[in-house]
Amino acid sequence: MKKITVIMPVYNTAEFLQESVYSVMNQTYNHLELMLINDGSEESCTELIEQLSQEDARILPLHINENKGVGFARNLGVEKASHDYIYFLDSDDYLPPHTLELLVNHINDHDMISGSTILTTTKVESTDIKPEATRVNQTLEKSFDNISALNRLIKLDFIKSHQIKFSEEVTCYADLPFIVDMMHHLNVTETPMIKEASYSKRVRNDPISNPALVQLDANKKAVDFLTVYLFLKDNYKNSDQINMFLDDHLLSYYKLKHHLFYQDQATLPLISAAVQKSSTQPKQKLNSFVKAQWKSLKNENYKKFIQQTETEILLKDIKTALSGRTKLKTFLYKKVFTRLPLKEKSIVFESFLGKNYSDSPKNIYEYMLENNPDYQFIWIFNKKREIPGNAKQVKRFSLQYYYYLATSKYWVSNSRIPLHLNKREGNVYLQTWHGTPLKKLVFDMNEVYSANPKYKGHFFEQSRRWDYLISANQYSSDIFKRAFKFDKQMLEFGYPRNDMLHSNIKETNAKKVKEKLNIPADKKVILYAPTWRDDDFYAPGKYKFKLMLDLEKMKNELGDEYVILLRMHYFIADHIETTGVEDFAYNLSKYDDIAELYLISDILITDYSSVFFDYSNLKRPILFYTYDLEKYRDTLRGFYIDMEEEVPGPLLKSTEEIISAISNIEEVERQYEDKYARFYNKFCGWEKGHATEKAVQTVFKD
Ligand code: C2G
Repeated sequence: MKKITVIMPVYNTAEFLQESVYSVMNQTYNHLELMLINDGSEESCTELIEQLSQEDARILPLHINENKGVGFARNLGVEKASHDYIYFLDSDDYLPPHTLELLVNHINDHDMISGSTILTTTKVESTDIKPEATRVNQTLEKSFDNISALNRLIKLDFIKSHQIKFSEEVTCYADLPFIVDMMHHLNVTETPMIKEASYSKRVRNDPISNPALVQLDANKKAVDFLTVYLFLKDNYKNSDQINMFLDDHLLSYYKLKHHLFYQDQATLPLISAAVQKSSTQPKQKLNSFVKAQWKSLKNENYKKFIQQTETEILLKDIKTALSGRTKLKTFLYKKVFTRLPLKEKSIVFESFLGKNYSDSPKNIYEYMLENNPDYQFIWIFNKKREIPGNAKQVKRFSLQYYYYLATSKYWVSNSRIPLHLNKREGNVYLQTWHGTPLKKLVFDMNEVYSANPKYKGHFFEQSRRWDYLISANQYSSDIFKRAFKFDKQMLEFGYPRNDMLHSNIKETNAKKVKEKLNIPADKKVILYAPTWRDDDFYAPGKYKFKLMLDLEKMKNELGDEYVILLRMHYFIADHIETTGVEDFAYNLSKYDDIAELYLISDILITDYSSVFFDYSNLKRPILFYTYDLEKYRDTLRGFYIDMEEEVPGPLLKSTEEIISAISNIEEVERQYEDKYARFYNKFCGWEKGHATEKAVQTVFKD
């Protein structure tokens, strides 16, 4: 029985390693060994390699003291291997259980057989059913269309006898010399391929803290590609087949990436050298721009190349602009509005994506209305609304929206302003954020399989634009620095939105709100404000919510003394039904500012929403209706604090428990007195009612 050596270079992939290793150990073809080549990983990953190696005698660990790159690690693996076949697997990818069996069964006398690659963001799904193999023969060019050494079973003798090697000079494209050598020595016109022998290539979501090779900087990749290309062109002067293969790849690369060489003009001599080395007549069809730029590079006329690229980009932008209204507005933003003079005293405000007039942007606006009336104020809303003062209201994504964002010096927002609206020089962006975090944020979140794999990268770009970030407590500051990688000025005065909870006229204000909402003055108020669930949605930003509280039962038991306000998170699209309990339950999901609802509430019921951090400023009782705690904490998000230990109220699982806690609310308060005090000190210590004033004075200095 022939034996396979699986070669797996490992560099700081602790998060995925176990899954990858187990996928090899669980192969149905088990006559194999797995070489785990530790390419200078940090301690946690090194320890994991050792630990996994203890679990199965077929795992052979090999440590390289410093990071030498994937090419070096794989070459080392080949050098140490002594068995019949070699198979390369990356330490963040994994194999379905039958892959190696399918390949081994069909390799016969061939030197190499390939499988197919699937890109995946999902977890390994094991199956016992062996798929029927469909074998196809591919031309040599087609076999190496994908210039990667992955998912190919190769005879070790073949590699060793021809001394086929990966490049050790470059970080990316180390496979290309290996592939070209393979092609050259295979001496066949076709190679076999098994479609069902699949390889799961993971699409990773953190290109910032720990990028995969494909996520490295595009310019770095371009330099590596051209370096390898030039080296191979020199080595294979006499092979028409390899020359054609290389030139074809150069051209495909160039067609896709030539803007890179324009953006990073230091690379121009390298691309120019490559173009000069390529055959004069590219066999692929080229459009007139690419052809003309190619010629300029061939003549080393960089100035002309730059002009041609600029014209090409402009024409392309115009074409895109004419293809739709939003695209036209974006074009105007970039090419016209951001070139108009910047208005030094103009501020754009937005809260919760234009959905309401609320949160810290509202407090900052109202403070400035009084104290800084010489500014021009603009509010972004989805719908026109009644607000105090003289602010101009603009509809989100209208032409005016683009105009004012482009020409106002200041942006004040509590969430995100679209990434395609670039920040112009001179712009000052105050990010107020919208809550002390309980649920893990961005770079503290593990790979999220259901979320957009681009999320972390995009968030990173977004947050590079923030000049100031408001944090309500030391705990938040520590998290924001890490989870947002925020390194500019943190404003540490408390939340502007919570100032009103410390106002000495809060009782009078509460009375006014209660009257406005027609809530009987003699009734006490319960506020139910839960958060959203990541896995339960109709579409992005449109989440489902099933009310788990039995309102009828609550009304029967508590209705004489209380009313309940139902306040859904702004992501929730579902309507909450109150028919039959209208005089007890008020649906205030659309009410602008939740802080006003805090003011009139005697008790808060929430779950994993940051609302409890804010509400605790009032030192009033909080109940946690956490019917899905385990799922929310363990599979959806992960929390920063241990809810069972730290939160200032009981975790309850049913309407009955809620009713009982409310009926005995004084007893609950007594029980949680100490915990509440500790909680208050940790999370509300900075809140003194002056956060707005201090933030304004710091940001709007002039
Ligand atoms: N909110 C609200 N009504 C709710 C829930 C939340 O008005 N039923 C508002 C509150 O101002 C709250 C904010 O939206 O502080 C954020 O809501 P969370 O439930 O905490 O959830 P999320 O939007 O995911 O933000 O650091 C904070 C986190 O990022 C949480």
